[in-house]
Amino acid sequence: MKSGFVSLIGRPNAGKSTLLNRLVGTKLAIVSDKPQTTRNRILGVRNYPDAQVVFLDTPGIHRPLHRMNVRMVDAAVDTMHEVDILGVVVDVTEPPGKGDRYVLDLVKNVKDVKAAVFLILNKVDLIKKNRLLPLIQQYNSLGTFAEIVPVSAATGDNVDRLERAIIDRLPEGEPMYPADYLTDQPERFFAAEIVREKLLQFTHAEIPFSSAVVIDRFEDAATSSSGYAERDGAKASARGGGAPREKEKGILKLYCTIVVDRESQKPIVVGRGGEMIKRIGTAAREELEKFFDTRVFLDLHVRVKAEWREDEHVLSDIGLK
Ligand SMILES: Nc1nc2c(ncn2[C@@H]2O[C@H](COP(=O)(O)OP(=O)(O)OP(=O)(O)O)[C@@H](O)[C@H]2O)c(=O)[nH]1
Ligand SMILES: [Mg+2]
Repeated sequence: MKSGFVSLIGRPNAGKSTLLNRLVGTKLAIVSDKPQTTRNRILGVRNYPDAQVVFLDTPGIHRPLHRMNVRMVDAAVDTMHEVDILGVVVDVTEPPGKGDRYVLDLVKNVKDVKAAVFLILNKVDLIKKNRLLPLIQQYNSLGTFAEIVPVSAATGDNVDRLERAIIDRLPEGEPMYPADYLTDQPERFFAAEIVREKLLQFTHAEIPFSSAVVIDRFEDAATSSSGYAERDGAKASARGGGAPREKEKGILKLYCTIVVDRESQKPIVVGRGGEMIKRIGTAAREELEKFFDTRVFLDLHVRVKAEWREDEHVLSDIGLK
């Protein structure tokens, strides 16, 4: 039996979250075409017949301009010390850029990194095969890799080869988590993230960067919301099966605030006649119902809080203390 930790790191938008979801077989991390989508370290456990692999998705590494972004980058860098394998995810549709070089230098220069470094060339579905070799040569001049694996997180192409290479490298060991354990984030984290994904999907320009979603109340009709109940719930519902949810006929009531940075952003998120917030709410509710496997009542508010990205209270609310 093998077991160990694998962190997925890289510049924003490389496809780390898409790959985490593919590897774990469940949508744990939200995905968008905007950079800096992921703000927290997200853990997902995958069990194989001969191994248990704990994957960590991380925020894209970028030059941080706010306290929030410093915390995001720290969350990614911190994982480098605790894993057996560092999967550096890059986007093959572009040549190695400043952002990729920065990540590779970090991997080289951060002390006490014992992990084997894999270069994961993602989005191969978007390029011709003959463009891979020159790209690999370019990356080989920028770092030393235990493995170089081209994949498509979107289509799943070659992901099985990546999984094999990972398992081959992991140390012998017993599983660290029970067989039905999926993640360590509480249910309300996933609830906020699902709302934020829709916000990112439907808004543009600076809104995605300067907004956050805070859960004010999470009312579960049938179960209490103690930490353990939340974790078990997230596990069972995210698996889309497993233990049946106890609150069959219940309704999950979610009261959320979308926090924006400036007064001028509020009317954009609300939209004309409330059109935008309704659109976000409808799309989010549909996905929340699937995720939690229950009916959901969703109440969304928009609040302006200047400089919230520097504010310890908000950062704590979104898990970036
Ligand atoms: N065609 C294609 N698109 C992909 C692939 N992987 C990811 N994408 C797209 O690339 C964009 C970014 O994907 P994410 O998974 O959010 O990227 P990320 O690295 O987690 O980004 P951050 O969280 O911002 O650091 C999304 O639009 C994805 O749909 C892939 O293999 N092929
Ligand atoms: Mg991400």
